[in-house]
This record gives sequence, structure tokens and C-alpha cells, in this order.
Amino acid sequence: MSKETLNIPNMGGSDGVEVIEICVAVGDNIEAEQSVLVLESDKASMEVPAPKGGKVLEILVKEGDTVNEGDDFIVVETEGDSDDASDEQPEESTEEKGAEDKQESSESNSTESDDDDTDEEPEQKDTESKEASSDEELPVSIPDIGTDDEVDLIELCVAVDDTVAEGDSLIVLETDKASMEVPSPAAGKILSINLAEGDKVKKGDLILTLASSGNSEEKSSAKEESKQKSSEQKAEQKSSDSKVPDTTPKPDPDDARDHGTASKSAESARLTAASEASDGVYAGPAVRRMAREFGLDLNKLKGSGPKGRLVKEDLQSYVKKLASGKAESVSSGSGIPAVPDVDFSQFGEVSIEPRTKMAKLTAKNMHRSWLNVPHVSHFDEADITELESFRKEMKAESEKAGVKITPIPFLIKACALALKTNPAFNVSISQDGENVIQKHYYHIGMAVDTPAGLLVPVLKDADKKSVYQIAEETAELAAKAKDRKLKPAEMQGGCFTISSLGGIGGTGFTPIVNTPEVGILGVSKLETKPKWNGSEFVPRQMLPLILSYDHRAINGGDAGRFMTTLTGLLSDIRRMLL
Ligand code: CAO
Repeated sequence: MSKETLNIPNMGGSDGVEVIEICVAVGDNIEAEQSVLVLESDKASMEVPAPKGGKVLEILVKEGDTVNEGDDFIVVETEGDSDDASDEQPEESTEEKGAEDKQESSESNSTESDDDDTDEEPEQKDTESKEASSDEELPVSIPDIGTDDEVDLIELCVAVDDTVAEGDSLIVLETDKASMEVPSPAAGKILSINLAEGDKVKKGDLILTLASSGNSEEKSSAKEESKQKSSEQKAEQKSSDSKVPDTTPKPDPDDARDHGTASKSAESARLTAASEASDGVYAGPAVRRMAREFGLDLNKLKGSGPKGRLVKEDLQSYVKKLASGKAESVSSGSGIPAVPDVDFSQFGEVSIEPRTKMAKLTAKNMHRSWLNVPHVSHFDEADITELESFRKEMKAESEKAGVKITPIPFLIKACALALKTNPAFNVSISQDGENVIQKHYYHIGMAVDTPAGLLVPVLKDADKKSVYQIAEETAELAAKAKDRKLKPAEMQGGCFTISSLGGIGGTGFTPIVNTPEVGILGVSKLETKPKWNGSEFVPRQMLPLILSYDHRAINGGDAGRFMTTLTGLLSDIRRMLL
């Protein structure tokens, strides 16, 4: 092991560059090439990678500092030979050699009193290694919290028999100004706990007893100093960490004034303020650290702790939801910011009904299609004057036969034939995008508006059926849909969908493709319009049609051709016989 001071490399001629972000903290193990700093000149920002990996011992710059090429910025403990023998000797003796060597090390170390760092490091390790040999009971009390008044214990973070590491949060306290976590002064096992959530506590109260491998209260002054220095560095580092939400809000300046010199004591230095940070998230450092490790954005989580505080369990259940794919409803996925929940009762009376399964499923399918499919909508209108007069002529006859003929059966038949002429619309794309699956059957789906939600029964082989047959079948399928009697097989296998709002109203809308199909036809309300026939305006019955398609599979030219075929068939239904 060796200790190395790394310095700022050549920055392409830029000097006097500002440190805008520190990406590592003291104690972190970093790899070679890992980003350590982000610098920003007036032209660009740049990341400074570590030329070597190792453990971060010291960070020599802070956010806002101005640095130049060659400036020292970080001290790391690296593996391998040291360039500087005075650094190497104590490190080797403490880390790699046995207990005998440790003694030698502290002797040799005593001759190196000029170098502060090398003095402090081996002594600390020496103390630690001696402590590690004996387990002791360590009573842990509430340290200086900047007030002699009682405060609330709002969270107990550990249980009897838990094993904690030094620095792990034991309890969370809350005053009327801030909340703070009390970290464990040493690693060990919890033997007993003297306090409970909701207790009023004050400085000096016994929190718990720890079976510790060393008693930090009694540690040498070198270790205490070193710890204080390192916790100050950590606090400094954390407050400058802009890559993730600020984990350690700065104490309220009023608080600092109230506390006076007491706030500078070794004990209070170990306290970490944990109130609502500048990111608006109410969470303590342990939760923030965990969120950083998982790469989670705390803004997306809801706190279940007192006063909405985020606790570790909130993160755990969020991660579980993510793993099971259910977190979409929480975060909306794909990095898209979630729509915040609003308490509408603040504006007036509200009532809340659970959504039906069908409504939720439809929402999921729509969302999936909307996010995955690059939609284009093509608008046209079909002159169905002749179709309408034929339909009306047939009305009495069809009613006698027990069939209601609306424009829908003609549209279904026409779409099946248009798919035959324009096979580009009768495809699906394989999920990996590598293949196009051409379908040689013509099953048409029909959106049905039911009280329970939207359903799409599928009329099979529409190309082979007469308009009467289609009318009969669609009426049957629509009735089944409204009675919720459709079988799954009756809703599967569609090649193309028709969504008709003609009976309801509107001049146009853009339907969402019913994936994995690649096209959908929206039908709006028939309107009589004046049309120029070459010599005069004549009233014609125009049917607004909107074709939405998946632009990954279909181009504008294909859409134009499809619509020309379709409007041609609807304008002159005799063509359907050809
Ligand atoms: N323009 C004008 N009138 C139309 C029309 C149009 N484009 N389409 C149908 N009509 C008329 C019908 O001729 C019928 O009139 P009459 O009673 O005088 O004969 C009336 O509107 C009602 O028709 P209908 O709705 O009973 O039957 P339909 O065959 O037109 O439609 C169905 C069947 C199942 C498609 C329809 O009931 C339905 O549910 N539509 C809504 C579909 C939907 O919600 N789409 C949106 C999906 S995305 O949210």
C-alpha cells in the first residue's frame, strides 16, 4: 500500500477552473479512470478522472475552489509500490504485516514526526488493531445536540441483536427546527436498547449498549482528532455533492448561533443534520446514502415515516416494486417525470372510486402503445352518399331479417379489402425490430364503448363475409362486449382496428394504434357538405376518416395509398364485389 497525492492534469490549456462537483467522498474506494471532480471553465465542463484507483484518504479541494494544472486535489491509498519511502513504511507495517510488525511500525513512525499525515494514520490503525482484539460493552448516550431541552425520538433505526457498523444510524431525533440522526460511535452488536420511539430525550440519556470491539469514547486523542477531521471532511464533501440530492443539509444558522461553541465539540461533530434538505425531500443521511447506492431519485418516493419522512422501508418497497415492474404507476418509467399526486379535497368535495381492472388494463395498453409507437395520423374523408342511400333502401329489408345495418359493417368489409390491396398494413414488427410478420388473414377489431370500459372484439375473416354477415356478427359481438360476455378468443388475433365515434359525434380524433397491429381507423360523424362536381356545388355525405399508423412499419406513402383504396371502396361499394 502506498499513499499518493494526485494532481490536476492538463486541462487543454484552461487554468483557473472552478470545481463544480466532487464525485467521491473520503473513505470511498475508487477505480482508475473513475471521475473524481467536475470542473467548469467559461467554455466547457470536464470530468477529472483518477489516474489510479485506491481508497480516498483526503480531498484537498472543495466545491467553488479554483484550480490549475498540477494542483494537488486528492490523497489516495493505492496498492503497489510507493514513490515515497516515508509513506510506504508505516502503511505496510499496519496493513500487511503481523502484530509484531505493527510494533516496529509505531517505533519507526515516531521518527517521522515531520509529516502530519503519516504520523496520524499509523497511530490510528495501531489503536484500532489493539482494540479489535478485545470485545467490550459500550454504553452509547445521546451526544451534544445543541440544546439542553428534551427532544423527540422519532425513529429507532436498530433492534437488539442487530450488528451495526461505525457510523450507522441508531436513532433519529427531532427538534422543532431540524431532525438529526445519531450514528453509532463504533461497530458492534446491540445488546440492549433503553429508549423507544416517541420518547422525550436529552443529552446524556443512555440510548443503548453495544458489544463493541473497541470503545471510541476512550480512544487515543490521535484517533479522536483523526475521526473529527474525517467527519468534517465528510460533511464538507457531502454538502458539496451535487450529483445526487444533498445528503447533509447545513444546519440552520440560527441553530449554530444558539449552540455556540458546543456545536463544535467532537460529539456534536458526529451528529448529522437530517431535516428537509434543499431538494425538498424529508429523509436522513442513511436513507439518502442508500438511495445513492441504488441510484434512486428520492423525489419519486412517498415517505411512510412520521410527518412523511422517508425511511429505509420506503426504499426497500420501492425497489421491490421496480423489480416486479409495478413501479410504473409510481414513477411513470422511462425517466419521464411522474405527475405529482394532488390532494383535490383542498379545492372542494371529492369522492374516490377504485378503478376497474379493465380500465387499468386499457390504460396500461394505451400507455404502452403511446410510448412505444411513433404515431402519425392521416386525415381524409369518404363520399358515402351512395352507400348511405343504399343502406337506407336496405333498412326495411334488413330489419325484417333481424339485422341492423349501420355504416360499420361496410367499413369493416372495406378495411379488410384495403388491407388485401395494401399488405404493408397487415403486419406486425417482431419485438427486437428484426422481422416483419406478414399476415395472410384479415381479422378486424372493433372498439366498443361499454360501461365497464373499452373492449375490442375481433371479427374474423372479414374479407370472406358478406355485409349482412358482418352486420349480424358485429351486433352480436358488441352486445356481448356490453354484457361482459366476450370470450378471450373473441378479442384476439386482430390485424387492424376500427374505432367509430360516428354515432356519438365529433369531426375528427387521433386514435392510438392497438399494438402489435400497425394501423387503426378512426371514424367521425357523417356530415353533409357542399362539394364541387365540376360545374356546381352539390350536397354530398362525407364521412371523416383518420388513419393512425406506426411509422416504424408504415410510411406516409403507404398510408396515402391505403386511404385512397378505402375511400374509393366506400364511395362506390360495387368495388367491394370485385
Ligand atoms: N356518422 C353518423 N352516424 C353514424 C355513424 C357515423 N359515422 N356511425 C354510426 N352512425 C349512426 C348509426 O347509423 C346509428 O343510427 P340509427 O340508429 O339511426 O341507425 C347510430 O349512429 C348509432 O349507431 P350504433 O352505435 O348503435 O352502431 P354502430 O354500428 O355505428 O357502432 C359500435 C357500433 C359498437 C362501434 C358503437 O356502439 C360503439 O361502441 N362506438 C364507440 C367506439 C369507441 O368508443 N371508440 C373510441 C375508442 S378510443 O377511446
